[in-house]
Amino acid sequence: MKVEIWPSVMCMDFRRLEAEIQGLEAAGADGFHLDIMDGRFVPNLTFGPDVVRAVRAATRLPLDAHLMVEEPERYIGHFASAGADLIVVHAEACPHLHRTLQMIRDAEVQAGVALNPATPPGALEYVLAEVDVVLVMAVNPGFSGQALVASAIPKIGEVKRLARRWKARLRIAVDGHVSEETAPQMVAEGATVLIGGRAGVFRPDLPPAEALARLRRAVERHAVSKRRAGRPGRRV
Ligand code: S6P
Ligand code: MG
Repeated sequence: MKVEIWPSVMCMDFRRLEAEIQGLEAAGADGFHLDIMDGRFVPNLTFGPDVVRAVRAATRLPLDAHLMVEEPERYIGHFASAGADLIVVHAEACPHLHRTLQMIRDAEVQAGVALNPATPPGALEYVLAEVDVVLVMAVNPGFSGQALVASAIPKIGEVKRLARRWKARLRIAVDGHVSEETAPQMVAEGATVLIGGRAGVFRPDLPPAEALARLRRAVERHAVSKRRAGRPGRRV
């Protein structure tokens, strides 16, 4: 399955949001990730449905609303009507996770569930049939530019094996510190959607379009070497 890269809108220059979005779309972005924070579930505040609506007007690529909020079920309709194609809620914020995921699908939007670094994949065991995307957090949510939580990488593989056991057809996305170094490991474990932030796309040393291309090459290089390793040696 093709590995997709979805740049994170919160890392963009808001003075030139439309140009940033269109530049990254031209550079090959597969979608955009919008971090919604309420200052309660996470110690930071970002933006709401109006910014999703503005991004919706600037691109036809899929939009992912990552709700890092308390009581996310209250906002599903707002983000669905603002144009989100995927709404991701945190398992830790949903006492009625099964019902909340059904509410997202009832809004005719793909349903995603995010796991904080401390949350085991087992928390998903009885909702896998309601999920289109599992978002594995590789940083503690709330800010961009954070250090990797290394245990998140093998956790991707655990989610993949759990989904396989339940014959669940879902995609695994990883969010946080996705870089040229970490992305190949994350993909090797089963991630097929990478959220591009300060570690991988909005880097201090490269324009975002170039950084996106380098991130893609890092993943593709790894895929080629894996294919070569799996191919029986040429008989000499
Ligand atoms: C973090 C948020 C993420 C960030 C992402 C940025 O709470 O959910 O989507 O935007 O972490 O990536 P990086 O490379 O800055 O960690
Ligand atoms: Mg996010």
